[in-house]
Amino acid sequence: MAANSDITPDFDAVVIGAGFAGLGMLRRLREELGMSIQVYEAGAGVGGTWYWNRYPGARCDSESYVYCFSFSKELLQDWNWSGKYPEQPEILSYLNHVADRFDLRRNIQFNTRVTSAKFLEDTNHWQIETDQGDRVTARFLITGIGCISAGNVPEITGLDSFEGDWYHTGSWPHEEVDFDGKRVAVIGTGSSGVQAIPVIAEQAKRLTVFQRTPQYTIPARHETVDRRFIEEEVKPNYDDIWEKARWSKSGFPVDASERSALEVTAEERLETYEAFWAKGGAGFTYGTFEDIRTDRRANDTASEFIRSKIREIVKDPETVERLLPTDHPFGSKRALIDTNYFETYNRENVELVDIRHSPIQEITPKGIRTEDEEFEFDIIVFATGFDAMTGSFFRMDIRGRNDLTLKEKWSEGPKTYLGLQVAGFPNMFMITGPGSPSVLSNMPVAIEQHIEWVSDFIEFLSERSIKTAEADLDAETVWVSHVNEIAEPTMFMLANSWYLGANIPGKPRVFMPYAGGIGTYREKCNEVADNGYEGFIFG
Ligand code: N01
Repeated sequence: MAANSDITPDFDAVVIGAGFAGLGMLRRLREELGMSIQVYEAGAGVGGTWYWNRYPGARCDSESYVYCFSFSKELLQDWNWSGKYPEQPEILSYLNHVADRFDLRRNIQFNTRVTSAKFLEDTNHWQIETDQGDRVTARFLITGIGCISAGNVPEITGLDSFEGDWYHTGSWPHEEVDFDGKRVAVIGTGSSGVQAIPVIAEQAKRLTVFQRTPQYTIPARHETVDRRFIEEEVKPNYDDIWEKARWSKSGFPVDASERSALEVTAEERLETYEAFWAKGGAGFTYGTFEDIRTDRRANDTASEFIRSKIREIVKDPETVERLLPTDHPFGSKRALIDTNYFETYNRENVELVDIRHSPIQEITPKGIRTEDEEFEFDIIVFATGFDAMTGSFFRMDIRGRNDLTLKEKWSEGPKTYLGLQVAGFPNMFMITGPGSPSVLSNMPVAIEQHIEWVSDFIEFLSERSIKTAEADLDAETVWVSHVNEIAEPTMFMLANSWYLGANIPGKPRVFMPYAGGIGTYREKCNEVADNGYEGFIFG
C-alpha cells in the first residue's frame, strides 16, 4: 500500500499489543489490505490479558464456544475447547495456535514496551518509541492494549518492608506459586479474587481474605464442555450463532428476557431466580428479568434473592453479615460468576476480614495490620484490580496535534468519538477504547467489530488517497454526552466501580464504556460509515 505523504514511513501501521485485538488487527491489515505492520508487545509471548493473568483459577466468564475469533470458518471447526468456560492456559494456547496458524509472529516484536507515540504534523506520521530503543514511523497507530491491563497495587505503607512474597493477579509469575503450608492473604474480592480465593484456600495452610466491598456472585456451574452440544448445535450453526451474538446487547448468542420482575407473581419470580441459579452463569443477569438492570425495585428482588442464597450457604452468622452486599445493587459492579466462592468461607482455614470497618493501616515485615488486629503472612496476593480503560494509555506518552498529550486531553475523563478515535489525534485508532461497548460485552465480539470497522475505514482512506482522518471535536462531544446519557438510568451509576474509575484515588468519576449494547453500537458505527464516515475530518 503506498503511503500518501512525500516521505515514506517505516510501516503502514504500528499496532500496540498482541492479544486478541493486536493479533486480529495484524492478520486483517496484512492479509486483506496488504499493509506493512509492526506489532510491539511488552510480553515475551502473545496473549495479552491471558499472557499476564495466570493466577490460580483464572478463566473467562464467556462460554468457550464464543470466546474466540469468528473470522476463520476452518479455525472454528478445528478448535476444540475442553471446558464450558475456557481456562487461562487453554485460551493462551488458542492464541498461540492462532499466531502460528496465520504466521503472525514474524511481524511481532516481543519483550518491547512502547514508551511514546507522537504525531508528527509535518509528515502526518506517527513516531513510535520503545523501551528497547526502537524509533519508527507509521501512517496509522492502532492500540490493542486491553481495557484492563494496567495493574493497581494500592499504595499501602510498608509494602517494601514485607519479608514474604507478594503478587498482583494481573502480573502473575510464570512459575507455579506454592501455597502449600503457607499463611496467605488475598486483598480484593472482584472477579480475580472470587476466582482465586477458592483455589488458594484448598492449598494454603491458612487464608485470610481482606474484603472492602461484599459481592453478588452467581455459581458458574463450570464443567467439561458438552461435546454433543458443540458437535450438533454449535459447529453446524456457527454463522447464525455469530450473527446473533453480533447484534445482541452483550455479544452472546442468547435471548435476553423481556419480562419485568415486577409483573409476575412472587412465586413465579422466585421460580425464575431459582432456575437460573441452578443453571448458573451469566444467564442470571440477562435471562431472568429485563428490568433488573434498570429499575431499582425490580433489581431489589434479584439482589435480595442472592443475599438469601448467601445466608443459606454460609454457616457462620458473623461471616454471613460481612458477606452480604447491601451498599450497591446487583449488576452495578461487574457481574461475577464463581465456583464455590461462598462455600469457601465454611472452611476451617479461611477467615474473612472486613476492611471497610477495620481498614488496613500498614503492611509490616511480617504481615498486615488493620485498625483492630495484626496478622502474619508468608504471601500476600493483591487482587486489587486495574486502572481500567485509561491506565494502559497513560503508561505511554501519547501526543497528538500541537503536542497535546492524551493525558491532558483526558484529564477530566476519556473523550472519544465512538470509542475509536480522539479529536486531535489523527490516524490513531483504539481497539475497544473508552466510549465503546468493550468490557460490557463478550470481548472477542467487540474486538472483531472494531477490527473490521477500522480496516474498512483505512481501506476507504487509502482508496481516496486521504492522508489523515481525525474525529471532529463536535462529533466527539456529542458521542461523550450520548455515552453518559445511556449510562445514567442504569444500575451502573449506583456503585463505586472501576467502570466509573472509582477504584483509583483521584481518577475522574466518569462512566467509561458504552452501555447501549454491542448490536446498537454496531448499527451506529455502520451508519457513520454509510454516511461517508461522518464525524471525521479528512486531511
Ligand atoms: O478487579 P476489581 P479484578 N484496598 O477492580 C478491592 C475482568 N476479569 O481484577 O470493590 C482494599 O473488579 C476492590 O474493592 P472495591 C473483569 O472485567 C474478568 O477482580 O473497590 N481493597 C475489589 O474487591 C473484572 O471486573 C475475569 O471496594 C481494594 C478488588 O480489590 C476486571 O477484570 C476474571 C483496594 C478489585 O476488584 C477486574 O477484576 C478476572 C484497596 N486499596 C478479571 N483497591 C473473568 O472473565 C481495590 N480493592 C472471569
